[in-house]
Amino acid sequence: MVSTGPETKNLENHLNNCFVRPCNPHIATMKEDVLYHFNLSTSTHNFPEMFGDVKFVCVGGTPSRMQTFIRNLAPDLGLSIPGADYPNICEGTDRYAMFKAGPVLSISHGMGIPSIAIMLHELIKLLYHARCSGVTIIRIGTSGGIGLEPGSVVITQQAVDACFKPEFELVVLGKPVVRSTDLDEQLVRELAQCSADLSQFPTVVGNTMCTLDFYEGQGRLDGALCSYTEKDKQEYLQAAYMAGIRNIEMESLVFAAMCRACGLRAAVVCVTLLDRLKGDQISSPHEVLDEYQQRPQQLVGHFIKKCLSSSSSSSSAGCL
Ligand code: R2B
Ligand code: URA
Repeated sequence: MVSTGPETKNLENHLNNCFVRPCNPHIATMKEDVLYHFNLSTSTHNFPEMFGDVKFVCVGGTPSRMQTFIRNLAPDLGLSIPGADYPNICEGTDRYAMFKAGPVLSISHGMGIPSIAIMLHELIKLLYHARCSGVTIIRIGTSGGIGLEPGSVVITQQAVDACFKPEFELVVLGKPVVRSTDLDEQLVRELAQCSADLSQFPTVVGNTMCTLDFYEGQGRLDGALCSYTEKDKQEYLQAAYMAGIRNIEMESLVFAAMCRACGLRAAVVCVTLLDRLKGDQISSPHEVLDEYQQRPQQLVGHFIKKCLSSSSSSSSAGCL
């Protein structure tokens, strides 16, 4: 069963007053909160001062990609300081890296559901302790496409699991807890419009399948283990295509579920590195892959600039 209750209330809260709230009554009673994997603590850092102005959070797999994102975006927002770089706020730990320019926070999350989930628990608490409101969070990443030209960008309509279900299941205290993975439809439309504004690369809105593994979990034939045929693989990917799935990655399910439960407006924007109907290996030259990886950053960078320049409008910038 998909849980609703306090989580649906949290989304309503967000729409009403736009504050980020963990879906956990214990947090408000804690004297100190140590965000261990960020190397930050409420007793040694002033969260409202450091992060209170955050309105956009971008998350992606690697530290270098997330630093590049901030380095490229800051001058466009008129926020760069000549000669200054963007230090890693999580210095002292190499679990995650975090960079900030004005209202934009950029954080790496590593690979897979467990890694991004740990990061999101601490990020959501950070935004809560900082008393942030009206925050939009976007995952910018890479993926394998289904039936798309490599380099296409997919804006996720719905994150689904490997059985094509729009649900994230986690075993909590020995029992399965199932959460909805619905994403913000208005945000999807705004991002699609941004890609149309840019008109620089093909972009589609489609479902994204999130798996627990890159090889067998995504039906690859080139892993260390494989117990199926090319025909089995093609049938699975064709069935995925018929279910509206246009790309496969490894984080969107828990990202969508946690953000929804805690009142964060969330989206997933991933570039496809290959067409999985045509192969499994990612063998394009590095320059080509590097250029592909910049596409979600360009789209989301444009979105942020647009929101900030029209902060009086009533949609995405309504809570600024
Ligand atoms: C996309 O790329 C990574 C695997 O190579 C994984 O983090 C993902 O979602
Ligand atoms: N990331 C994935 O998870 N799968 C791919 O095929 C490519 C990138």
